[in-house]
Amino acid sequence: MQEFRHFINGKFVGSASGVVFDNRNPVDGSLIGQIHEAGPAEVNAAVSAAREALTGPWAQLTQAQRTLLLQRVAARITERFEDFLRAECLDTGKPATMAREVDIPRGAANFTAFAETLAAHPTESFQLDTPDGAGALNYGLRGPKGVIAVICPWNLPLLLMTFKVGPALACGNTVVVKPSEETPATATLLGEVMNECGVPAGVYNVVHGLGPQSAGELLTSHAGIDAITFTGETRTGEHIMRAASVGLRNISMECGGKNPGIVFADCDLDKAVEGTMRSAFLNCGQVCLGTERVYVERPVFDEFVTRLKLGAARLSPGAPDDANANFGPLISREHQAKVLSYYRLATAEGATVEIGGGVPEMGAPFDGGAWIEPTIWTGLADDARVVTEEIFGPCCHVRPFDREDEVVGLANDTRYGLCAVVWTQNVARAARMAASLEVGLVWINSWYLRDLRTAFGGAKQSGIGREGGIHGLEFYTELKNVCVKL
Ligand code: NAD
Ligand code: 6OD
Repeated sequence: MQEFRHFINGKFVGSASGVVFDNRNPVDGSLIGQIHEAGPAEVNAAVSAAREALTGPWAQLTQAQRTLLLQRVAARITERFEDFLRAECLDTGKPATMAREVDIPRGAANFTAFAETLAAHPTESFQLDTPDGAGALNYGLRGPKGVIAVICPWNLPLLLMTFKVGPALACGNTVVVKPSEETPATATLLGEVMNECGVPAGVYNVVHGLGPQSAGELLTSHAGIDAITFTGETRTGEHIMRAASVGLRNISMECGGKNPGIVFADCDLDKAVEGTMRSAFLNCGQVCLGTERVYVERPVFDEFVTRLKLGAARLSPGAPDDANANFGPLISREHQAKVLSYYRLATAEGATVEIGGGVPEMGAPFDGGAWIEPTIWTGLADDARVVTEEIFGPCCHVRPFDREDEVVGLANDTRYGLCAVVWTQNVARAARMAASLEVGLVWINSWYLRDLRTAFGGAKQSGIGREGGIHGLEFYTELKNVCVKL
């Protein structure tokens, strides 16, 4: 049985209180190990270590040296690829093929891409004329913001954590990470990698625990934290924002979504079906960018629903190491209960269940797992809760539309604004749609394809701010304006 300890000041430590909680495998409910729950002592120690590291050897590194060190971290993740893969799959139950193609490579790339992009980014500089003719030089100087709290979700644990830790460290900050209580493993393993690569003690710290009245809240309300970057539910984001208001700490938030997929009759239908399959069902629907509302232009509606159902029927559930499986369980039995409550609600709200709607018969040894059927509904009203609330499961509602302006209205009729996907071969229409949709990311004839140098983030209640590439600079650095009279 594994024991997940905190990583503080370069060392793995247990909780002084001795309080631990269980980490279970979502595939069969078996016990993976026990997670130490951080209390004030561990959170204080982690924040102090991170504060001290801000002025230690880490601060002496040049940007180029920091970049080299982070490239080494990326290389070491790649060398220990199988360790990360095992750890991520055990925690999440996701198919190893997905973790192999997406989670672990991105976990490494997040260190190289941001360090290299940020190192290459120039600071602004202007020459000023002055009455004496000598002039002045006015330029921007960026420095680290300080100690960053990184609060992470469970759906893409390594990928989403390193999406924050990579740029935070590239900018010279130190971090205290609070991984999700469901997925402690890869953040812990990264502590080993940091030591192996010679990252100074205190630069990367991890405290485990729950959110409210536990490690998450202790960390986000800690006065020694300079800024908080968060990925998770919008409601949790509201709590964290309140905590951040004390001391006017900066925040960056990537939150929930109820993302629309829009299929025009002029699209390549094969690609639209295949793309919607991925955007609705990848990672068992537990991707914030997932499509839970699909709008299909009426002439191709029936054909689209038929083909999407065929695709969903072909999904094959199984354990991560099952080479034939392409569909894992949900993260936990608690999340399964939540998703199933929406499945029941859909029926109560008058949905036609096109496929799914329940729990698959997996048989032993998977009976205790958090399995769920991929589910497609039609026939719901636009204000049904299933159509308006984020479910975060492998399900979508498909509805016909007749006009472009109508579908723009439907797509934007939500408090969320993370992303939208548009399937059309008409370039002018694609451009109009991209301009009209109230979201942070628009995919045209694709999904989850993104150069890491571009901006990532949501509009409305899907988030605050943008990260990715140089867009994280505003959050991860303090910009000083310097004017030198020559
Ligand atoms: P969550 O909000 O329940 O938890 C996220 C993290 O916040 C966890 O580490 C949790 O322990 C911590 N937390 C909870 N309450 C806290 C509090 N009061 N103070 C401090 N920390 C607290 O989210 P989740 O269930 O882990 O993840 C699923 C959600 O995340 C979905 O809503 C999904 O859309 C969203 N998400 C968004 C993005 C994005 O990029 N926009 C990416 C992934 C997931
Ligand atoms: O790919 C990324 O950088 C990113 N932030 C993805 C978010 C996925 C949400 O579940």
